[in-house]
Amino acid sequence: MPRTLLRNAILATMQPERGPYGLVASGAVVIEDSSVVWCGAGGEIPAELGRIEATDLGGRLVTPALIDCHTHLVYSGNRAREFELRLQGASYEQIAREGGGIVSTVSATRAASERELLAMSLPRVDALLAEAVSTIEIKSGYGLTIEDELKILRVARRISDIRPVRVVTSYLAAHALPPEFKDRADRYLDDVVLPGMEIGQREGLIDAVDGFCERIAFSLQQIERVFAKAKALGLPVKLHAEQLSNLNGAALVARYGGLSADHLEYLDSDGVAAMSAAKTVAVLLPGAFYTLREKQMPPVEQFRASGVPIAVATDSNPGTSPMTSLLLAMNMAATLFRLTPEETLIGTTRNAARALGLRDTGVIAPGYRADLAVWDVAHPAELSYRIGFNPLHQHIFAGAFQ
Ligand code: DI6
Ligand code: FE
Repeated sequence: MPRTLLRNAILATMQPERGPYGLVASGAVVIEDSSVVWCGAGGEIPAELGRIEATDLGGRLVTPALIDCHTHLVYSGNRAREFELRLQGASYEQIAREGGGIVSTVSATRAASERELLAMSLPRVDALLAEAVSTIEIKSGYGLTIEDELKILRVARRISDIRPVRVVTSYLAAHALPPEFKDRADRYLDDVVLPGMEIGQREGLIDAVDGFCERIAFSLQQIERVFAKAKALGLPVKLHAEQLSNLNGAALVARYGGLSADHLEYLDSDGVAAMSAAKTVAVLLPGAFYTLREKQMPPVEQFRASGVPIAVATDSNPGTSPMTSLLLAMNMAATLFRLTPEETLIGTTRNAARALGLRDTGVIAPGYRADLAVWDVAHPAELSYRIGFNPLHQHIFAGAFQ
């Protein structure tokens, strides 16, 4: 088995039992094949593992490669015009009600072929890869017909064939009501969302099921129908919940033992308690908060007090978060939501893995995948401190230098 020894590095292992960031000051990592087999202080490398040529990392910082656990990055077109309208005073909800917003991206995405969609999505993927993002969650939700939803998921799967990245898919047909089903949301569930889920699952295209629970999208009762179907198919659930108002979506996710509830600006203390009891991950999306100039903060202090794990993601999408930098999301989470730099890094590594139900990544430890980032910085707080600067030195994906 090919073996690699990395030495002379500061390790942010993110192992909770090793203290802040799981730091190891003068550390080394041994990789065999695509996995970490040993990590710790450089002076303690077991003799039988250390007898190979080492790569000297020059005292740089090594972290787990980053994980973007909430994106909508497969879509066509853009919404720069809507951006202009919003700057002239129109609200996101107004634009959505007038047929703009999500629905305009749907028209463009339906019109695109699989090849075109892939070509348009790759630059966004590559922007994330340049920051050593090793795992990306990608949602459907801009097709809103069975065929177009599956097309998006096939493109998402294809991305992991042609780039060094792991893709986790979410089926988000319950994202918006397409115009052809106006005032017939339950009919849309019957004709598209539920049967599409069954086909997508059969074709191996769906890792989890998502929804948008909001006045401008789907009600709690409708989301519950989606979740019941997911449960019957053995698929985990997650939800866009409490982004613009409080409809008790997070508590529904908790009731279904779901992976995560995402956004959560309007979550109340009952919702926090439900998430805490179910160990649902709170995925915070500061890019959408920033773009919509939200004033209502997610209840970060309550998450901390009740032990709700916090993750951070880009929400990369053309409407509310046209962002393709996870480092920037970390900076925004710190500055806008008052997360500590350590919480932002936990949120894009260990807790992001958890939000995706992955147990083999997000931490540097024996048995975990060797998805690592080598940064030209001296301390992990520098990763969320800078704005729009990428200090990546080297990306290691599944044990291979990229
Ligand atoms: N919440 C969001 O912030 C995005 N989707 C969602 O459910 C917005 C999607 C868009 O505006 O295109
Ligand atoms: Fe989203």
